[in-house]
Amino acid sequence: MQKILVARPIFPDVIERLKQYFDVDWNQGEVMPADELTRRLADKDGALTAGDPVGAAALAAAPRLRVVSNMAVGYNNFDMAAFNASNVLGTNTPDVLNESTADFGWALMMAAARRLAESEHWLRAGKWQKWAYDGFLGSDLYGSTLGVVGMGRIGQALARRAKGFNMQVIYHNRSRVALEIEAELNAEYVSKQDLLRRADHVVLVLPYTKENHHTIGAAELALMKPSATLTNIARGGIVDDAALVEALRSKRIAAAGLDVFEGEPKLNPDLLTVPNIVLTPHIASATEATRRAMANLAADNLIAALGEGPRAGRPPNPINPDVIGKARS
Ligand code: 8YV
Repeated sequence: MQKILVARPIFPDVIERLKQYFDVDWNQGEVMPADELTRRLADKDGALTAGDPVGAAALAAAPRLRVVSNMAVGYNNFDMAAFNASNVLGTNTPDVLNESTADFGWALMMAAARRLAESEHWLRAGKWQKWAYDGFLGSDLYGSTLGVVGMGRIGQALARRAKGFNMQVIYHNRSRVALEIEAELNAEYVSKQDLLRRADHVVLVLPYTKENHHTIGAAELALMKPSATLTNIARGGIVDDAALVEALRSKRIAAAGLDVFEGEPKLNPDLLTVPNIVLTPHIASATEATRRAMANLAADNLIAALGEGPRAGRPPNPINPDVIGKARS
């Protein structure tokens, strides 16, 4: 039997599925430090990760390893140059999380715009004595301009929901999306600068790459309207969190919603001192149905990539399909 490592606690029934095909080493404890991950990968043929960094050193120490299946659509935890150089396949879990993640983007954006978290903390603290005409004034979503940075599958799902709010949709992306999609979403392609100047609500849905590091920093925040909100459901590091704290403190922008953070699960402690922000612990895809679908898709990818099951040799979501069938190097 081939050997696999499941690097994180996941649904036990998915582990049972994997056990039908593999000898499974399952980490049910804390997140493994890099050296432990490397050590436990050393004798494995495949692995299932969820955001765990896998780079050249781990691959070199695991000569039998042929596939690493990430239970996430984002795979910035994989050093893909090292995967390609070693002929190791990486897989991810796109699509199954689009709608849950788009829903959550709206939840955060609405919470930021209408000061949901801030007012709830105030109420819980026993501070509510009387109605006030100017209590927790926020900004409208209905009829406003939505700016989507990153018009991939999740960005499109998010933009599609804007119709019911009668919003104007503007977007920025590496490249323009197909005209039919623009027409369906009634979305206008604009430069990043124009988007930041014009949008009432900016949502970030782009993948993390070196080039996207601090896509939103002090200079970009300075372009935004003072009444605008910023929501990040993409990756930590896309926003310069220190610059965002400064912009929120000085009311350079009105509010923010963050589900992802630089260096998470540790946060820039200053974020916790700013009232006009909603903070959630990377849960945009976290519905029961979606997390189950992601875990099962990650298992499907692993089973197929290791030549087992009904799709043997044809994993549904290869990131670097060119390495399929090539010998490990
Ligand atoms: C994952 C995510 O739950 O899919 C992604 O890229 O950010 C989340 O849905 C998280 O990355 C853990 O793997």
